Amino acid sequence: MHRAHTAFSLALSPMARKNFATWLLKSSSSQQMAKATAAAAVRTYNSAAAEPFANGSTASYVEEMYNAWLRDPTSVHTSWDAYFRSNSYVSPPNLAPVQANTLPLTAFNFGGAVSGAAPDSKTIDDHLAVQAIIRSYQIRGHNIAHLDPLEINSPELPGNSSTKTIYANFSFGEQDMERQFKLPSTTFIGGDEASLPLKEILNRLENVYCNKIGVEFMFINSLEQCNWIRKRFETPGVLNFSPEEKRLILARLTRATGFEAFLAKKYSSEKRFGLEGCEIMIPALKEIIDVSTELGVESVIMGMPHRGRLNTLANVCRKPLNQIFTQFAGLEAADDGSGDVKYHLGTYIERLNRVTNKNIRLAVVANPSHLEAVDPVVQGKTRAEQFYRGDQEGKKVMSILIHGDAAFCGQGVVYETMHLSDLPDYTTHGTIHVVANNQIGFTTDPRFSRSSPYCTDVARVVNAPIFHVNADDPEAVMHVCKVAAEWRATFHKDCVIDLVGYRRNGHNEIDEPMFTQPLMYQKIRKHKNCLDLYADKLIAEGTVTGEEVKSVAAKYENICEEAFALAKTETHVKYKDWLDSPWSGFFEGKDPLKVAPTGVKEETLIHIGNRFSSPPPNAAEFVIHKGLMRVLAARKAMVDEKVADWALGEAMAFGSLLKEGIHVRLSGQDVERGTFSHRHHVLHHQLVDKATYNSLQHMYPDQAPYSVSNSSLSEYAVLGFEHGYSMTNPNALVLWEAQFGDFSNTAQSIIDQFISSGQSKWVRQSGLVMLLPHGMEGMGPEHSSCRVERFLQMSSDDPDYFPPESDEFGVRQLHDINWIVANCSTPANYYHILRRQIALPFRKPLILCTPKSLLRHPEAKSPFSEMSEGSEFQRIIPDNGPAGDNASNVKKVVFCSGRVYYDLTKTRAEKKLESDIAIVRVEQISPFPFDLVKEQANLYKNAELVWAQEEHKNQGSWTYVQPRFLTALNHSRDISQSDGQTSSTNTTTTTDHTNQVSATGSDPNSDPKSQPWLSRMFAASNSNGGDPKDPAVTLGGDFNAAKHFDLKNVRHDFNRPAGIAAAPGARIAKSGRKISYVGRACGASTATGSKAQHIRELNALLNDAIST
Ligand SMILES: Cc1ncc(C[n+]2csc(CCOP(=O)(O)OP(=O)(O)O)c2C)c(N)n1
Ligand SMILES: [Mg+2]
Repeated sequence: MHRAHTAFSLALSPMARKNFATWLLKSSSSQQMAKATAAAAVRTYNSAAAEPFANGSTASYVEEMYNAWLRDPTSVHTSWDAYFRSNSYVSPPNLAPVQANTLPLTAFNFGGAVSGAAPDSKTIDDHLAVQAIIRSYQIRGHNIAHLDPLEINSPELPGNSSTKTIYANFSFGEQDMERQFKLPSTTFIGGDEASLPLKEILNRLENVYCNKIGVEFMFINSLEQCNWIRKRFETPGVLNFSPEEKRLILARLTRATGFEAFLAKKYSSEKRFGLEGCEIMIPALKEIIDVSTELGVESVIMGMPHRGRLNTLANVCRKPLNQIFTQFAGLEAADDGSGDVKYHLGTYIERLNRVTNKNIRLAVVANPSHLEAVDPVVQGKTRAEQFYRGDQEGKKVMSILIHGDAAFCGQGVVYETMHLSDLPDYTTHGTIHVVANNQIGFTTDPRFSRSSPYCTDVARVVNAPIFHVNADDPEAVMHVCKVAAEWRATFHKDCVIDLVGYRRNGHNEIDEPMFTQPLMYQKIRKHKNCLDLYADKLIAEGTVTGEEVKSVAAKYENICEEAFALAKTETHVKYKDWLDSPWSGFFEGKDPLKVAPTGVKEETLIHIGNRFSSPPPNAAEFVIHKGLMRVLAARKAMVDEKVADWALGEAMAFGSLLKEGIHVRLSGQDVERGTFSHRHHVLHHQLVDKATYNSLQHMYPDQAPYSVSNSSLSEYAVLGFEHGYSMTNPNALVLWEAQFGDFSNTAQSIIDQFISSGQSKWVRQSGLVMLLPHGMEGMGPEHSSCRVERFLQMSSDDPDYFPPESDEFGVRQLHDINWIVANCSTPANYYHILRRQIALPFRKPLILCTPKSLLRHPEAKSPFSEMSEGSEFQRIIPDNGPAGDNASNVKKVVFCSGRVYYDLTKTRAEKKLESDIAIVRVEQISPFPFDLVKEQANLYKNAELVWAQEEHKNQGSWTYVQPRFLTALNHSRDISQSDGQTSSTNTTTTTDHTNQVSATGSDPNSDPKSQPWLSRMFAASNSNGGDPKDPAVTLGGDFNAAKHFDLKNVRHDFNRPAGIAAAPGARIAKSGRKISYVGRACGASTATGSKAQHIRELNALLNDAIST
């Protein structure tokens, strides 16, 4: 049986009640009575015992004392003795006033008993029963409320077929209905009245809890919050609206409905994911914004899916209608942006709120198709805005998240995001969640898409009240929205509005819903829309006339027509109109190719180093762990020697940025100490809880704030959050660290949908840094690698294109790429690449493989000279030893990246091959340093070129670097490109090909590059034209089956067993030079088996690489 059902039965079982009451009276032992009352409370109120029973047991406790005193005055404390002797037993001293659910026995003299006399059993029984009824309504009323406009679905539990089930089992008859009952302090239905006839009690409860609003809140374990909610819903008259208010609702509903109707009329065959069936969401959002603005909010950040998005942009954000309509025309973009679909684009608008007459900023964050993925991004952006405004309590900036019913309960990121809601460094001080609950997800009914009664149950985990409301009752919806906004302003906690409506059309306007939901849609076809229902109601009650209703609708249609005409004159869409986070002033006046220096004065490094290695100023009182004292001492020794290890290099980067006024925020699991216990940014007093010291917050008196926060154990939500945070202000270094690099794969949607492609889709830049511990060190079977190959695969630099060489080569590449992927081998380079994030005149995400064993490697240290003025990030670190000095005699150049460099140099030294083998580190893997690789290759003219990596051959950087090496060696590649798309950041193409061709008006056959890749590919082979060696033709798609499927390309060692170094996978370049592979064979996972096997494989690699 359902758990809730069990509780319900227990609560209402007449026998249980009767026996309890009778026994209660008979019991002579007050102790027994207290116990029984407590037990009954637990049973009756179950987990929803929102009010601590201590309140109710107060009276019992006094009774108990009193009875004990009667039996033996010495058995109680002298204060009780004195008290009872004084004969003033009215209310007990030093105890809280009697509150929830339990009245002192002396209060049961109601209903006939003579005042002062002992109450009879029936009086007690009946009052307890009435209290239980009230509570039942409060707890379970929502189960039987009329929430579904279609009256099909209901979360009603089995066996509870009508409202009577809440009280029918109690032994009240018709004759009791006029009896007066005293109302407990836990209800507000009485208004100013302390008691009411039973009939009236039931009527009022019925109206409050079982009508068009279902309030779910009794699981909240705060009496104050429960009472706050009870008051907002129970107080008589709360649902009375003035005629002006009603007209406003009607006008807003008219616009919401009119907008959908207009789009349906003008673009009948276009998808728009209309809101029909839940149009009330628009007036609802406006009400939330009005009330919140009135209460002090100045900026609202919204995240929402497809449903009703255009309507929200039009009628909530007041985005100019012509800009929205232009999106339907399929026009070319006048600026950057890859033409994401209209119901995904973001917006940012500042406008006057006409109701409150206050200025307000509204942002709708651009979102991908991935439902709910935007939730944490919105929260991060909101948090950042609060941070920069100094809005510590979230009074000025708030977020609203809108959800679909199926996605809200189905997507785990909702839960992960909810769990950020109360964490000190992640809270946004209350989010209002609005569920556009159309009781369906695409073609799937709720009974097949969730196991919980409501789609909103996920919110219960954070004690958020949930307001279910029938979307066909506009006034009920407005009331709920008002309460939600006030709740947030009062308690700064999340709450949920569940707008229960329906979906008038299919999932989109082209879908046929009758295929899958025939009965539901038969009902929908007959169901009047909300606007008509409400207009009828207001006309019937005389608030408006039919003429007025028509004229408001006609007026809005005119507005739409005018905007439609204006949209027709547009020739291009502008993506800058759809930015959700404009960085005004950031790009202006900047040379887009000028990078500020990243080296700093040595004295700055020394100052930061000294601070970072010192205990707190009040060291005498602040007890630090002995091990940490050693860490600090070792740091100090490094500073004195002017060298830095990894942690110190990082601190130098952070500290110097903080000095320059750049806010730094580092977030992730256990980042404060560092997973590998190397960072130790937060020192903990060993004797005092919560006493901590963070030296990076005390580097300079006027420095920018530094925040380092251990996060919840989530990657998806936390990475999304930090991405949102990074969007807000370009002058901040925001870093997210994975505990191990591969854990980032549980945040894959954020990586794919936002970080990799955010700029090309939404013209949105982000300088977010992802720190991904990486290194095949035999630490865990399949999670040694951060899967760098995946990030590289999504890098957008073209393997076949060697950009023009110039002094700005490096920065130009960075400008053009979607993100940077690097694997640094020295603390200095780590320091520089972090600082470069801010020194760049634009922002790009940085994916950084970070080391594990190098954190303590004696050689992985950098002198201050490599970080001070004049030094900079090295995309490639050349060989600075004997090989580099005598390049023409070098037999082999081993290119590598990351920590394997140290293994290679060690082996080279052991084999005494320092003069024969050069080892060159590729620190920035993407964008690929074509120019420097070429330079190195030319330097070692006679040498064999090898790429050595510790990852498996199908992993790591090999597949990325190999073709680029060939391009670097040749300036082109002798390999045809069959997909015809140059490398791209995301899987979208700029615009749909048909549109592209017709929009430019060109002949699709005249320009091979404008043709879809498939036709281009075949056109090239069909045409028989051109020399296949001609690069232009090759680029156009010289598909040669023999070249691709010739068996001579298949390696003989195709199935080479793991553990034996793989055969070189070289393709020979035109120049005759090639790059060979040295390393592990292909593998299905990053597993390297046992530690012993790992070492065997590594040694094989080193032997292969370091041999001549
Ligand atoms: C993560 C994710 N999975 C699947 C989809 C495909 N999809 C698009 S809409 C939809 C149904 C959504 O239902 P609901 O959340 O109730 O929103 P509604 O469309 O009903 O407003 C699905 C499954 C998606 N967009 N995102
Ligand atoms: Mg739905």
